[in-house]
Amino acid sequence: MNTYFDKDMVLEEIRSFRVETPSWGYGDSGTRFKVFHWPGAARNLREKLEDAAMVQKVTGICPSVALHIPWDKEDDWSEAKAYAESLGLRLGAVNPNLFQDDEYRFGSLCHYDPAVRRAAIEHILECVEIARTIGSDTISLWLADGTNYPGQDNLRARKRRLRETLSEIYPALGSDLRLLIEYKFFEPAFYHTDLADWGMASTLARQLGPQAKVLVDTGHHAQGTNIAHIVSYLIDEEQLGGFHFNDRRYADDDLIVGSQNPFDLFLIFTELVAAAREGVIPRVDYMIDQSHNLEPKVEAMIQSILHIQSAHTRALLVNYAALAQAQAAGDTLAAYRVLRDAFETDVRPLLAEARESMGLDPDPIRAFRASGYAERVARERPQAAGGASGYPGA
Ligand code: PSV
Ligand code: MN
Ligand code: MN
Repeated sequence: MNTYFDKDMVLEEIRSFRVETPSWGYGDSGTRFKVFHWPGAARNLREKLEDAAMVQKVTGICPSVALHIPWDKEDDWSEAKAYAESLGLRLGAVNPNLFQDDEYRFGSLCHYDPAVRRAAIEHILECVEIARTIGSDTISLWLADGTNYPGQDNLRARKRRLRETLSEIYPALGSDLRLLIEYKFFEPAFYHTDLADWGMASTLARQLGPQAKVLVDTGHHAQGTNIAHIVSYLIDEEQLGGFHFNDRRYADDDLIVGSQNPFDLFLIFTELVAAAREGVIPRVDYMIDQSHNLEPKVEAMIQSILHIQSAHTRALLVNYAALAQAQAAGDTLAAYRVLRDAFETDVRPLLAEARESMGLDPDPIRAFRASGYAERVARERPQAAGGASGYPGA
């Protein structure tokens, strides 16, 4: 293991790192072919929170849960908030849903019909209110808007509609809320997507104002895209607001974070840590956006957290001074080896030490399995009549 780093500092950085988990990752979900029911999968917000509390119990770094509205909609938000708090949790980013209703067939904020745009605006404003009520300061926006065929709609008009509608929403954020804008280059639309890439999201965020930032979902890029580069660019432009972590091999697969491309995940973290070491510390919200088709839900979430922690810790071990030296000398391979050294370091002992110092089991998966939680919820949560159905909340 390389030894130049300040171990106490690294341990402290491991302990203070936080990741938000998504409510929708705890319920049954799947592909468009089939949703397989997982015994004990959460059926409502309370159960999702209980699962998230279990993840927090064994990892110690996941105290907040992102919500999806209306999937998680509650009549009494103060009760839901109190329940989360009783479990040691906080309600986090509020994700509006602008894709599941029939009226959104041709889009939401970009729709040609002002009445549909109005409904979408009202829904986001409702989410802003919910965020205020539950003490969250983040609206996380993903739009399914796009078209399937050339000529289907006027692309420039759609662009302007998006800017207009979001400009109407932006003042409702007041001075205390932020809007994270997610992009994705395809799906469900296949000819064009209105917010297809980081440049579009960033342009829009800049036009709206400083409380709008870009959210990078790691599954939303074309094959081969260098996400670490995008991250570094957005940091430098002060436009990076957060992440939705998941992994993919082909499309927006929403697989366990770091399960397919761990080196890419590490490189993303090196950009973040390098900037932090230079004193550039933007607020970046680290969130998971994962849905599990085959996997046990809670264990898959814990596994993702562990992979994120490994990538983050490896990035903390990079010798950035040596990297800068190699770069300044034009020594390509020495620079590459600095990164490679950190990537190949076995960080499990460090992570175990950090966890023990937090009063946790050094092996969260073992702790989870030993807890009997999965077996208990499988007994206590019978599958809802009609079985698993479509996307979470559907
Ligand atoms: C759809 O692509 C998606 O996976 C987006 O990443 C959203 O963040 C998520 O669903 C929840 O709406
Ligand atoms: Mn996402
Ligand atoms: Mn996605």
